[in-house]
Amino acid sequence: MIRIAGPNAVGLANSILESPLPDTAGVFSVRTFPELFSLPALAILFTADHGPLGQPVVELWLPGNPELLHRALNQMLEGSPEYGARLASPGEFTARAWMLGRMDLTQAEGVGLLVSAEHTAAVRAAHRLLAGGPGERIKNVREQILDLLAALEAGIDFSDQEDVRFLPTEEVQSTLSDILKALRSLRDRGVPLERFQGPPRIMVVGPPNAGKSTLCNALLSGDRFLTAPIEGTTRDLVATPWVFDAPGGDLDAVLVDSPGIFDEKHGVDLGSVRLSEQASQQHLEALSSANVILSCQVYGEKSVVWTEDPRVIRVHTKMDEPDRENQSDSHDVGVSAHTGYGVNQLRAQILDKLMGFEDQKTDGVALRESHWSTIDQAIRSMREAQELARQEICPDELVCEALLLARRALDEVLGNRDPEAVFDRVFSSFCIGK
Ligand SMILES: Nc1nc2c(ncn2[C@@H]2O[C@H](COP(=O)(O)OP(=O)(O)OP(=O)(O)O)[C@@H](O)[C@H]2O)c(=O)[nH]1
Ligand SMILES: [Mg+2]
Repeated sequence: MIRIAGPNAVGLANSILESPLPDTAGVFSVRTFPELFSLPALAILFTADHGPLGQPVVELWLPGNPELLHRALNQMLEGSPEYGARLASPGEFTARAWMLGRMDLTQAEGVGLLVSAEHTAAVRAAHRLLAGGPGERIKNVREQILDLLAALEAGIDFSDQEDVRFLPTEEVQSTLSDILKALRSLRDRGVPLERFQGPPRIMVVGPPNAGKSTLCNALLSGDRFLTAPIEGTTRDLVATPWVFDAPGGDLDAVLVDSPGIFDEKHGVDLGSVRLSEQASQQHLEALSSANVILSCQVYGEKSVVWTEDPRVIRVHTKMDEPDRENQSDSHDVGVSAHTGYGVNQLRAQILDKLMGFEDQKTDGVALRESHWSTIDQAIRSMREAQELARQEICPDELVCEALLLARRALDEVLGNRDPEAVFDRVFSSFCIGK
């Protein structure tokens, strides 16, 4: 399919068609390359007021032959210089729709996620974004903040003339708590968008020497990962493809082995290994985007603080002698990479978690991790505004200042600030034609 957009889109399409397209929007059966083969094709025409770009858009659906597509493109780009056509840049169509306000940034992210989706969970997450709910909610909160700001600022401007407050304190308080409630409920359903990008990832974490790499080899029934009795054998994240025999057919996943380090959030032991700042940043990002986490600890040792993260499977490693009595807790799996004990059971649990992720029908909202941190900032600023507004003697200027910070944070998530950064971050990863 070749998508043509711009004031001359119809003329340009006509340049390779047997007879010109009509002036109305619609789907038309056409013939292409009259001088050569008169091949049948479909043309979908969006007039300026129908399409998402505020300009005519023509989609030409040609037979799927690369040679033909090149010929059509060349003819339009070079054969008709009067139209001044050029190739679109990656994500340009979506970016234009966003700049025209026909789509918010979260919907644009939905387009990107849908295009690159590799599994059903990603498609669902993309659909939720495309439907526009999350962006609408953020916009509504932003509006509420603006209204409150306007009311408070009016009170400040006229405070020296009349001894009146424009908004009763109770109303300020209740609006502030409504806004906070809306932001918190959005945050509670938040998942990092990164978790839906690419194939599902299973990450193995744990203290140095816990037997992580040996376990990875056992899980893959291979010898992919380097293992040794010395601590710190694995120095970087090592990812390798892992295909599961899942109920709906093969499920392509990735197994990620990691160096043993201390990580408070996911409960990994204080190891002797310290990573460089860059490496630990990568480690944290990998953890945040992992779909299943195998948190390993040598059986009988108490070095790990387990967390309640639903992605985590707790694995007791080096259980060379089966200990069935202590295995009553279904959250834990005991394995021995050496004898093979428990490895099949662990594989089954991983598949269960992966399928659970695939089947997720929750109303979770996927936004980039960085956007969630920005929403966290907005929540902090709103809490501060609430605290300040509670104090009798606090001037409204300070409350406004906190509200402004919250508004700025939401503007960042909506892409209202720094459009260049948005281009770099969001649209550069799209493919041409989207
Ligand atoms: N007895 C026994 N030893 C094991 C088992 N799994 C691993 N080991 C041994 O434990 C040592 C460490 O194994 P690794 O797999 O390299 O451990 P790791 O957690 O990857 O270590 P780092 O990469 O240094 O963080 C090696 O000597 C392994 O042979 C097991 O199931 N039973
Ligand atoms: Mg290792």
